[in-house]
Amino acid sequence: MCGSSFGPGNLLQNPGFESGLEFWYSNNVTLADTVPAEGTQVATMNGGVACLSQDVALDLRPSALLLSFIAYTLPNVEDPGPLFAEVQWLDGEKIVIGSGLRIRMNEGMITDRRITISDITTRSPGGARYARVLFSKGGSGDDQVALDQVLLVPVRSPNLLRNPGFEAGLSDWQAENFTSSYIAPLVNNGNALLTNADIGTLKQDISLSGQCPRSHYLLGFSLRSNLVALPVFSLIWLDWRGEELGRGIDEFISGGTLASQDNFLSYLTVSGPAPLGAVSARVLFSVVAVENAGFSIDEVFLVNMESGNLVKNAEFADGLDFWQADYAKVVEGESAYTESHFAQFSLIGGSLFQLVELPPLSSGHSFLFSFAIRFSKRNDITKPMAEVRWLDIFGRDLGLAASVIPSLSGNDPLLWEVFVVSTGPAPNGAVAARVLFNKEITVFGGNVDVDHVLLARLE
Ligand SMILES: [Ca+2]
Ligand SMILES: [Ca+2]
Ligand SMILES: [Ca+2]
Repeated sequence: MCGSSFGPGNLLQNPGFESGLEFWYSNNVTLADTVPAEGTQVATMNGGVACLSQDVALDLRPSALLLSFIAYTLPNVEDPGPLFAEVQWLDGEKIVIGSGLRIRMNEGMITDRRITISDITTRSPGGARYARVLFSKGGSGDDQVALDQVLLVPVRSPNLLRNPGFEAGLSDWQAENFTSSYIAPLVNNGNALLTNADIGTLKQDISLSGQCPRSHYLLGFSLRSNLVALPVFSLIWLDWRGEELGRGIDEFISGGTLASQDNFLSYLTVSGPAPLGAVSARVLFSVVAVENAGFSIDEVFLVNMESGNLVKNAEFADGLDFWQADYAKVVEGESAYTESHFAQFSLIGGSLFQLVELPPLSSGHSFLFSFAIRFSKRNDITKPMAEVRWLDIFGRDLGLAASVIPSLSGNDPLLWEVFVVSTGPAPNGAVAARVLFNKEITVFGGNVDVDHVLLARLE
């Protein structure tokens, strides 16, 4: 299992609906261009019942898949839903033979604040030849859900956590001051809640037996807080005695970030390699919250990854080190997406890029690309650009690996939006990549902030 295999990138065709509903089967779905999350178009699941699906061919070898998408309502639409997202396994005759993932976003969770949902399927069963991504919506009247930027990509393991969405309360987790809750979860019915306490911890230990030695791990989760809360999230390596060997992930979120978001905010982060002698890993959330704050965690996952984050100084903690900036700067602020710093483009625009070295023998392999971004000018829209390009050993351009052009509406308070995409397979001769962000002038003002840039090899 430790030999890596080639990665196809996103299995879906037309994943951002830029060529309408081509490749998708749909019922009661239309297109909108008023407020796309990315590009020019989004799929709009219209009032009442609606569904949207696409079948993709699978490799013969069983694999787990990462599903990610952006969901939101169009302006002046109240509490649509519920929205179901599902990945079904189909045999060679396209008969459904199992379900790899089924999640439900309840009424009230999908708002005009775009939310990025990511989750992991089980491993596909032996007879599976296709996977079907299926979105279905109930509701009535003129409620509408917009969907954009759908990603379905193979990952190296299923979710290694048990009870990752708190559907069985806090079983399998060790909690201090966290309680189980069935109020306002992001997904399905359960979530973990910290209330009326200033400090809480929530942790789960995972055996690394069966995982390739020195593996990296992708940790994903969603957090919500109504008042100031300071969460720290960690992945701790443990030896056979349960003693700490070091930390693969150790990051914090500033106190004000979640409170101003007014909904769940999702995070994806990749660890460094597990050290020799690590037999288990501990996922740990430690939270300091002000009195009467409600702090929720939902939808946690941990999967094996081929590489760590290839982007250096991805948090901008060391200013512009490793980055080449033209009219872009680093700002220290209470509302960073993670930790204390983020990159900023002012109204005059600018660019920011980093040359990233790929791991050896990366040709044919795909990479996960993710970042958080926001725009500060209310009642205005800007379309910054994020792209990854392949480079050869001489620094020559070998083509586009990934391109994301968000349509960002200015909000008050400022809201982070999270984009998660996959590159296609790296071409022959690709040894590096250029990760670039830029923004054009916005004549009426407004800054674009970027944080937590992630590029990591999937398989
Ligand atoms: Ca789109
Ligand atoms: Ca849940
Ligand atoms: Ca940061």
